[in-house]
Amino acid sequence: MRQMIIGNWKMHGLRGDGKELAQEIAAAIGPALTRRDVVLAPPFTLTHCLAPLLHEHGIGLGAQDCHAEAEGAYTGDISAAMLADLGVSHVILGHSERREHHHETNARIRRKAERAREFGLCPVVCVGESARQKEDGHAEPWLTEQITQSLPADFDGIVAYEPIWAIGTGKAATQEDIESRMVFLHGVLADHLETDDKPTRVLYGGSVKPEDAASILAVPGVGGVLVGGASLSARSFLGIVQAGL
Ligand code: G2H
Repeated sequence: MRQMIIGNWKMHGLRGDGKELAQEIAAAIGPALTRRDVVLAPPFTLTHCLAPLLHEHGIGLGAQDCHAEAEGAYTGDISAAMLADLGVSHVILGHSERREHHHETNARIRRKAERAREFGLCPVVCVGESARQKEDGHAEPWLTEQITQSLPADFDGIVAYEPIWAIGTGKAATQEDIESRMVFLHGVLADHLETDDKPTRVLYGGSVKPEDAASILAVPGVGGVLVGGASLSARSFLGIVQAGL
């Protein structure tokens, strides 16, 4: 299975610097795209202006959220149809920052994943345990609950395993931690999903940097990485995209 590298810009970038960053990445990414899939997920405000450039270079255009309903009186929200209309291919759902700051529940994330598919977008659903849950030995039941409740049984998309304790801390999970979680998550997915003829791509996310990307991407079961901070510099993002190739 081809690995995927997604750059999640979070709430960073105005039109000038966002375009410059995307141009720098697009100009140098060519050869890596024969081996890996790459998606950039800028903030909504940059979607329209980056779409032509990313499409021209074979880079996927991602979004960081969508609404659970197809349309309606939801002031300030963005629907999956609106994203599809702008040429978006992937949408990150249930990131821990949205689960925390926007009180997103598994049930709501599941509805968002269904809307995304309805409008032809590939959902990238994030799951992950907190430091406390890890220490208390509660990570596995928590992850099982997140997977079984956030993903419809006919889910056709991507899962991102992002341990909360590794997000933005500069300290990624160890290869051993990632490997054991991948075995566990693939097992839960195989039990839960009806679509078990096609294995689900599971990404790792949490402080991925160019220097540890090759070792993370070499872990069995890792279908790619979801990159936050390091995707805001062309040099470090390209270092991750090309790691180990
Ligand atoms: C996890 C990740 C991208 P960072 O949130 O989704 O961010 O690489 O900054 O930890």
